[in-house]
Amino acid sequence: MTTIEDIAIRKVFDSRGNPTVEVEVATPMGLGRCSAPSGASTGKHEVMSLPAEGVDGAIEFFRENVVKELLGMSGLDQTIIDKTLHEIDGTEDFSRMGGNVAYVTSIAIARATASDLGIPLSSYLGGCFSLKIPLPLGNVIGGGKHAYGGTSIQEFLIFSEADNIYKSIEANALIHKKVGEHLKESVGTVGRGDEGAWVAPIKDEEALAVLRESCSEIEEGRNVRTHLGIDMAASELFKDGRYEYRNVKRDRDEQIEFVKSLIKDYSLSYVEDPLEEEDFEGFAELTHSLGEETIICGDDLYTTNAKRLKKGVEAGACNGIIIKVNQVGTLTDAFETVDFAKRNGYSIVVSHRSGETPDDSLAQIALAFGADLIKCGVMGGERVAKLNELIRMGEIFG
Ligand code: 2PG
Ligand code: MG
Repeated sequence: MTTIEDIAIRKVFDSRGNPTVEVEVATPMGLGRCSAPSGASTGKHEVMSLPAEGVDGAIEFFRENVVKELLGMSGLDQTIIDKTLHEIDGTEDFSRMGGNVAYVTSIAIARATASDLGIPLSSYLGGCFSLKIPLPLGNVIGGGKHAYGGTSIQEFLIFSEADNIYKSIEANALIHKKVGEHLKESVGTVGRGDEGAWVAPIKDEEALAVLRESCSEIEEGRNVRTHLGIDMAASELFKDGRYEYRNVKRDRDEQIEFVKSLIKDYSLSYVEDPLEEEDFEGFAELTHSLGEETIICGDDLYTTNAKRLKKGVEAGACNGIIIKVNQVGTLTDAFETVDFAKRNGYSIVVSHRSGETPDDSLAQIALAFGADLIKCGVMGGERVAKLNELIRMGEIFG
């Protein structure tokens, strides 16, 4: 039962038009498929998404080394499957197989097994964790490495609490539209970045002001509570010991003060990567002073890696963590990190990458991990695929 009978890999495209890998798995009564996303502002401690030979090299390695090992295994043995992927690769950072190949294989096998058992992936992986529908967190204005000509801060985000998941998603979409209208009036020409967020030549504070105004307009007359957030992706701003914005450079202390002032002036509920990826103490200072009201979330700081998280917990660095399974490679690795984060009171934020595919596994994984938030954008087919899957799951568990 649930034996892996067939496993295939192919080259497909992501939302940037770049080639990526997709794996398809068949069990006697099940079929599972998963395609890989890719980051632009990647953390230094992520596994290698692909081997040096790129997508073609990854596919060759998979066909020669991985397929024969997995055929005949039970799909139910997820931890053994993930351990086998590590053993076949034989490196610390998946640099022979490619972390994205490990990721799609791990998830495609879980999907095939869940489909064989006739249950949603989230229930198969998460049991009773999966009964909570996470709130969608999406970026409305963007810049940094995700867009040319935009803000210095990478992402201006929102999440909305409403009666149900459909209404939360709808509020985010209405805010996105409203911000677009305001920007067109004030700036004239606006574009869209990698994740569908608006791109305009405005200052970071102006972005927060227009976002706050639009949120109040959408809240009016509706039973919705909106929250503002940012992903500073600060490692991308950090050069020669200083944080370089479009018109200003800030040293570490100035950066900490700047983050504190943004949190206070705009009542930010969520701040991701406010400092560069090695500054655990700086994160701790922010969490200590503002962590009561605000989620201080580590993305590049942790790269979904349990060892990095342990270091962060010891330092008191954060109260939230981004979970991107392809930063560590397999479901088992990510689960270990989620488990440790939960035991230490962290908010769990399961996240997309800036380059995505229409694969909707992310929604299932967010449920399986009992995430508080799912970060997956507001607009664009590859983002909406995940949001629509959440709506379907809301009908079952909401
Ligand atoms: C981030 C992500 C997703 P990337 O920094 O949080 O928004 O970007 O996938 O480029 O790392
Ligand atoms: Mg981030």
